[in-house]
Amino acid sequence: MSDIAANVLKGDPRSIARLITLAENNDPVATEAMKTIHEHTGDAHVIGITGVMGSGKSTLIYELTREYRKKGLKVGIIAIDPTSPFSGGALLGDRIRMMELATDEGVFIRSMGTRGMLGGLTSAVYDVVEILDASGKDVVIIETVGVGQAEVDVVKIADTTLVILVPGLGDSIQTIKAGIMEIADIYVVNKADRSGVEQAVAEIESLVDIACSGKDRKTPVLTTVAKENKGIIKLVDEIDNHKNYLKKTKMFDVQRRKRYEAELVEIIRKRLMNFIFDESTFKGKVELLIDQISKKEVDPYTAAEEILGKILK
Ligand SMILES: Nc1nc2c(ncn2[C@@H]2O[C@H](COP(=O)(O)OP(=O)(O)OP(=O)(O)O)[C@@H](O)[C@H]2O)c(=O)[nH]1
Ligand SMILES: [Mg+2]
Repeated sequence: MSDIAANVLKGDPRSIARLITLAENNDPVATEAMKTIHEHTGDAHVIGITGVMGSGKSTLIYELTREYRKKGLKVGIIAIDPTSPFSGGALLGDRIRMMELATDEGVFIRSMGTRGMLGGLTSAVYDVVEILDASGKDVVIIETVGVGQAEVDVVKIADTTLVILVPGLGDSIQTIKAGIMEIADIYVVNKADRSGVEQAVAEIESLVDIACSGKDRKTPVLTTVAKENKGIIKLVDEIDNHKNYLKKTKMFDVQRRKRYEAELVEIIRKRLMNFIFDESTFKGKVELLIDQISKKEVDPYTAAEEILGKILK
């Protein structure tokens, strides 16, 4: 076993950070380490947190993490394309709180960009989940902003998905109508210190009633004031309840299979794309075919078949 893999398994933060960077850069050293650590994964509860910008996701993650730490659990946090407070743009107070987590040995925080992704999450996110899991984190929390494909993909990775909403007529309904309804395992109406909470909860609950009618589990709708650490213990309980529900109904393994399927597809997609578009042998051929398509000498389907034919041979 490579040193880096062995040190990741021991939970060494510097090795974890280094392996993540290598994985993001598609370094062959990372690939080898990923192969060895896989058998040591599967124990972490992966929690996806999505919701509109500024709804308080990071603040909630901070409070959840503190709660998990009180229980002695180790926590990994992945912030995907964050605007705050893991990166710039955040208010000073928020950043200071996150810094406090960063100095805790039982917490590992990593920010990742979505740039350069062909829609959806990069395979590096799957790697980071595996790495944090293998490093002994009991809980891995992934934060995504609720716009685009990333949070739909996060559902494929997460065992439990939280959708964060805030009071304010229309907001919640819009988010739900945008397709987030199906992905929530738990709804959280954060900023419950603001007016309009009861209405927001009632709106979401009536939608949940319709969506969950006839199902054996009704998606809970919780309220929190993350900034004041209110409602967090109840939220931790509901997250646990969901995990127990998944285990009891064997949905846990189904969900995990979905993650591995998405991961496998992503690795193959990436390898294939690299092979076709980066390998020097194919590069010239691809360029030539694009020229020919432009000149109507060949159509795109025939061109694609020609490239694929070369690979499948
Ligand atoms: N009033 C109120 N403000 C809150 C609450 N929770 C968080 N905030 C504030 O809302 C702002 C945004 O909080 P974040 O935790 O950065 O929200 P986020 O969803 O992570 O934001 P992005 O990552 O930029 O999408 C910060 O100024 C928080 O202090 C709350 O319960 N009530
Ligand atoms: Mg945030």
